[in-house]
Amino acid sequence: MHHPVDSDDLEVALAKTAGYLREAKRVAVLTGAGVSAESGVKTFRDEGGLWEGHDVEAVATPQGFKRDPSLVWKFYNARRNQLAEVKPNPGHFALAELQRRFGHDNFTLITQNVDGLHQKAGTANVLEVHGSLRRIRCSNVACDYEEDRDDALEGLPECEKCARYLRPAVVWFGEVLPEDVFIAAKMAAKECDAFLVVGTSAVVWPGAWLILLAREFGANVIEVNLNPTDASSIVDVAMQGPSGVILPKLVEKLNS
Ligand code: BJW
Repeated sequence: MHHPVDSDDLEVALAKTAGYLREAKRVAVLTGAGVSAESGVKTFRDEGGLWEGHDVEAVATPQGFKRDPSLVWKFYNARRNQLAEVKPNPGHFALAELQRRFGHDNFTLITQNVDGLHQKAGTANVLEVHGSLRRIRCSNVACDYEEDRDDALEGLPECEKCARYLRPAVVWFGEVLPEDVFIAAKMAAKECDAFLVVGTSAVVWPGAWLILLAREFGANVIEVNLNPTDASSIVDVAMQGPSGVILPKLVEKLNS
């Protein structure tokens, strides 16, 4: 059963979380689109989110790209163009602050986001399990061409090595996650003492599976989300509210 969190409950949850973090040597965090919502970046599955008005199959699968690459580029260019305007919010900054507190070796941030806002907020070694909007790569699996590009792209960009279409270096449905990055994410989930899950609906696999993995390997799991999610029933603490408010409060609590 979930009840809307009143401020007393939030105080209790923050104190419990601060306790877990004080006991922890290693911390890992999994973030989703919700952490960037207060920066003005749309989430996927919330009301008014990116999937509303878009056929997921058409814009976020390799088959969709094959069928209509222009449509896919239109969808991604609009989001790439927005990146120049968006800034990290207090939630991103609070996580960067936590990394400074625990040290780079003991704090791993795993993100499903492709917006680069954690890095902009100063978090190092971010594991981008779904790739990045700032990178493009060749759509030909046999070609290894890839480059960082954050300028506006016109028309259908072609690979200079093999002349096939270039595509956003993000992970679509049915595609495997970048292997090295996901191995590092799994290791962080297994080795941490506290696992924070922030702003994700926890419905997309294998990202959501990391929550189960962390739990299985003994971490205390803490969720921060506006709403209850698929993961809420299995976490040790669920805090409901905007991450841009809750995460700074958590850092404040730890410092007090
Ligand atoms: C706030 C807030 C605030 C708002 N503060 N909170 C059946 C069962 C299980 C798995 C599958 C299945 N059928 C298919 C699959 C596999 C599939 C999958 O998981 N599908 C499910 C949807 C059912 N997964 C895959 O295909 C993955 N690959 C794979 O499995 O490979 C192995 C394989 C290969 C081949 C064959 C078979 C297996 C790849 C998944 C790639 C996902 N890619 C996307 C697009 C990335 C590029 C882009 O950005 O366009 O990644 S989809 C989209 O969802 C994006 C996100 O990273 C991802 C997760 O979404 P997220 O971040 O959780 O956002 P939302 O919108 O869902 O939630 C926002 C949350 O924030 C909400 O909870 C709000 O309440 C909250 N919130 N404001 C705090 N201010």
